[in-house]
Amino acid sequence: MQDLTIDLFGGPSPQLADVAVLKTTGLITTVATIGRENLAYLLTVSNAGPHIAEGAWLVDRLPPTGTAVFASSDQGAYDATTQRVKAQLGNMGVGESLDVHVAVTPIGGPMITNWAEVGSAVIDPLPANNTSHVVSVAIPALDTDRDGIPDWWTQDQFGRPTNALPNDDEDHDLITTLNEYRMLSSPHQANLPFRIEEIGCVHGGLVTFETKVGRTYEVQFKSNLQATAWWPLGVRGGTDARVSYYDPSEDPLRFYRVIIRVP
Ligand SMILES: [Ca+2]
Ligand SMILES: [Ca+2]
Ligand SMILES: [Ca+2]
Repeated sequence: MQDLTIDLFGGPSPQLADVAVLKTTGLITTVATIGRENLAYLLTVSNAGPHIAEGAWLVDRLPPTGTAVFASSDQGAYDATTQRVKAQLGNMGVGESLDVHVAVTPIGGPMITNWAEVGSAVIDPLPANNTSHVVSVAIPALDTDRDGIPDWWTQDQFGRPTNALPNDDEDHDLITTLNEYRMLSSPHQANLPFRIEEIGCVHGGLVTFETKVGRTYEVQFKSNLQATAWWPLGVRGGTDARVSYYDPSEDPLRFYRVIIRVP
């Protein structure tokens, strides 16, 4: 009788990580007036293990072009062409979670569906919790007297919903009340008109300006001041903070302008 020897070969067991994203479980959770507020989303990304989630990533998908929104995020970057925020979150330990904030400037409406998806470089044993979505409502602003200035701004500034006197210039700063509304500046206190605060030029251009929630800002350029056409560089959503837009071109001569878009 001979001994029978069987060799068993096997690799290491696969690395598993159950990553998940939670936006909300409800349906309609966020409502914003177009031109007045941003929609604010909190995306909580977590890893329930049992192993490290290597190369974790997050994609936040906004409605297709046409519903027209603009997003900004504290993680990763927004690509206006694909209407997505993409973020590389690195390696997430077991039990680790992190929050990503996404602000969306609604331009159209009324329903804005925002999908988030997470994943990592390792196998996910529970893919069902890798997506989460919220349906928000963007309400068009009422303009009862149709003077181009919505009721909410007239109410805020004058204590009545209508009759803002668009061509008036109460504070004598040469900015009409209609343009004060477009810039979201005070009609009662003299303001400097909206302007580019600073242009930097190290390995490209850096265009800096103040922004307001509810407005989007289109940065344009041309290389020859005599040329009639301005070319788009990109769009920024307003955040009530100063933003800088980077132009990677090293053209020796560039002229910039910023157009405020009022939804
Ligand atoms: Ca999962
Ligand atoms: Ca009005
Ligand atoms: Ca004025």
